[in-house]
Amino acid sequence: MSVLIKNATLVNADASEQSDVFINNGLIERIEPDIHSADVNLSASSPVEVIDASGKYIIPGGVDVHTHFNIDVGIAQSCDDFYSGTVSAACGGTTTIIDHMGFGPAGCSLHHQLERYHEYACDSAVIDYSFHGTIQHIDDSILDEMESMVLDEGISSFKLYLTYGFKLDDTEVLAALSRLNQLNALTCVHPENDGAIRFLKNRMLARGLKDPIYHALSRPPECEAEAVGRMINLAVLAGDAPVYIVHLSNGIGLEYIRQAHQRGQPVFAETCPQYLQLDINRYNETCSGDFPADQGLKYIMSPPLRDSDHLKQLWHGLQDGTISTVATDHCAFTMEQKRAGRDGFQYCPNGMPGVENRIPLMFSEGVMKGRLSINHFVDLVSTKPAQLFGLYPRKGVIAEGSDADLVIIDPDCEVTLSQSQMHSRSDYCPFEGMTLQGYPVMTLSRGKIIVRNGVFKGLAGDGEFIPRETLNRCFRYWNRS
Ligand code: DUC
Ligand code: ZN
Ligand code: ZN
Repeated sequence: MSVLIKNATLVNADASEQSDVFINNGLIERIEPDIHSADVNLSASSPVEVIDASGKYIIPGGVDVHTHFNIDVGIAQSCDDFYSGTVSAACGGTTTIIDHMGFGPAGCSLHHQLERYHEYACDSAVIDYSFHGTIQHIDDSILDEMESMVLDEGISSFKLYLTYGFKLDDTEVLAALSRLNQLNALTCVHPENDGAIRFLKNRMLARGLKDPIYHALSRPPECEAEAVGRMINLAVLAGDAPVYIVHLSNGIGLEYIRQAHQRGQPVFAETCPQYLQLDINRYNETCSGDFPADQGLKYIMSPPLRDSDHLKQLWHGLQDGTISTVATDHCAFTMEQKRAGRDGFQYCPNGMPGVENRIPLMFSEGVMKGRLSINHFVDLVSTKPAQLFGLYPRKGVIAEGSDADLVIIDPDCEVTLSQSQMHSRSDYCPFEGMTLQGYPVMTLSRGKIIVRNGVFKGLAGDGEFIPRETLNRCFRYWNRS
């Protein structure tokens, strides 16, 4: 498919320009003002579709570096697989995802989960994808295996957990950080203090406090912030190993990251739209009938939603560059699955949908409300994630030679979010009823139009696995200012 997009404003992280774009063989072939279709017809590999994008923005396709498709969390299996999850992503303007692989059987190798995930994604994904390695235990064979994951398999980032069943202790964390630093791979961390959560949770349950709000109160900001601070200090001990904090939800941890930056430490932070838009009061949402706390179950995830002061601090963290990326932690369940939490918040599978909402929410709440420049928005949702995770400049930028992963946003399009328009298999939208100004109206994946005015046109299996570069290559593009 060859496409000529005319009259749009092209937006990159560093600048915007008025130009035409010619796409051929899946790549961006020419960026110039005033390209005529007669000029490109000769070089085109197929008939050229001309699109007039006057009054609209073209951004590099969104890169969501935190999804969980097809995940089994022990008490439930998420309802989105690599098909419904990536269709949802595409419809919301995301053209590449990096999925955090779930835990495998105890003692399994890193390659075990990778093989499984290749099987899950290969015939299903409609957009390009990669995976983060998941470290669920540490021994010599895991430390050895990391090298081939990075060099042979193109997996240049790994996640470890400081809570949940497969949490690592400080000795194991140091071993992982040091080894991954040696390999120029990025260590991602789910930071929550396991012991503190256990103490608070047991105390609440012993008092019969089981409603969704107690999920949040058993994991207060200090539990997350302590683990963020610990991770920053351990990273120093591991020789200034680069570390990436996933789903940051609170202002105390943010301050620790800010201090680390002042010392010049390579610490990167991600937040998610839910932590910027939804506050802790959501857990007290009720519905009529016998189950007053029912609706609050929708928002049970870890870390939990915070009070409005933290939301403000996170926006500030985006504005001053302390937070580098916005991802989603998409981990979708149906209401029926979430209702397991009626018997107590501890039975509710953690997570919610969001991959389709990230770009529209950040554009409307960030750019249209004047909190972020449009270039900074592109940096947060596409460029920086691509740079940090070894996808740049193939992804994350509109440049000649880059993949033609592009999204056209119409700033005049007003949309009230509703589950009925979403493509996730979940039966609720956490942002239901929010009215957004501006919405993606077209998504191209390697030059193919896969979403047009909200209608999905792509094919299962068209998404490709993208092997990723290591950090020494990523750092060439990285600059925190
Ligand atoms: N928290 C996670 O860490 N992962 C999936 C969903 C969630 O709530
Ligand atoms: Zn997590
Ligand atoms: Zn997650």
